[in-house]
Amino acid sequence: MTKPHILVARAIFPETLARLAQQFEVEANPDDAIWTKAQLIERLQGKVGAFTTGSERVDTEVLAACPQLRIVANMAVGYNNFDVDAMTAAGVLATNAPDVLTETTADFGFALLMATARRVTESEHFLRAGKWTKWSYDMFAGAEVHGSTLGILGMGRIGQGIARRGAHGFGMKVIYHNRSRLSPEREAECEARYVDKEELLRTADHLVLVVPYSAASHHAIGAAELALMKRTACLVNIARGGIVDDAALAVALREKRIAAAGLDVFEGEPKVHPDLLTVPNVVLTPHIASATIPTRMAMANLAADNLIGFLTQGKPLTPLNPEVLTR
Ligand code: 8YV
Repeated sequence: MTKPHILVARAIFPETLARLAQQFEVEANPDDAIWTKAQLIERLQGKVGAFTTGSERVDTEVLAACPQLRIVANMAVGYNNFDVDAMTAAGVLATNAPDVLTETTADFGFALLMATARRVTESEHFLRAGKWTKWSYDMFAGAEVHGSTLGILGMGRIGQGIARRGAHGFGMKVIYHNRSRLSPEREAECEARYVDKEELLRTADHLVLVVPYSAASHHAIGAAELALMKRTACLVNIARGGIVDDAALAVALREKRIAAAGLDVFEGEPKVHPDLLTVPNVVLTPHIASATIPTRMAMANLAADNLIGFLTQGKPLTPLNPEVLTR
């Protein structure tokens, strides 16, 4: 019996590739080349499944050109690279990789908040540049984190992880805004209070963005929102590029309309808005919030398990459009 053919669109762990190769004929991408849409379509020919990361867009054009495709498994919890409605219409199952990265990503959200508020990278650059000649009482004085008010925009699993860290670990007052309010039990567990977006912006000493990207969240933080924030506030984005208007943020940082920002994601990444590269009060990291080996391994294995579960038994673990299964 011939094995189903699948495409693994980016380089991944050899162990995960080996697991997939037990079940499927696998075309991999060992050089980790970033394919154009045309190249992706070409390589998808004859494949019933695809393993993707956030960098491959699956839209109507790809779906129309690959009618044999049955499943695309994303090695990411976010899936804004998928047009899920088009996938559903085409009868293609979409899966993501939730839960396995929640705590690791929340850890990083906190790392970025701490680095931003306490000016860790800015002061390190100063030291490396040989500029540290003496101690002074206000050198790199930053913002207080413990006991301050932590605002969270987007209160899914990662947002709740950040809330728990803030409330339980740092004695922070936690406020949040989300499309839907958490249950009273969940709010109690996170010690978080629901507020409207304006109150969130005006009240937070530190604002962490954990909201999924969609047309509705595009530029959710732009010049008008930044103007509502405290001048002493720090903004952290570990969600997706495009949620913050990066050009407006660079202006706000340069003009000290907010104190600082920590960014792990960027509009049009891996390109970074040039103005963000020249302002000192921003901590910049290359989309690494989920990057620990055990977590990345768990994400890769969950994507692989979705392919194996669906293509061998019709049972994916984390489907985004389960209606496809009942057709
Ligand atoms: C991924 C992420 O590493 O899971 C997500 O949504 O943003 C990251 O954890 C990245 O998207 C590559 O797949």
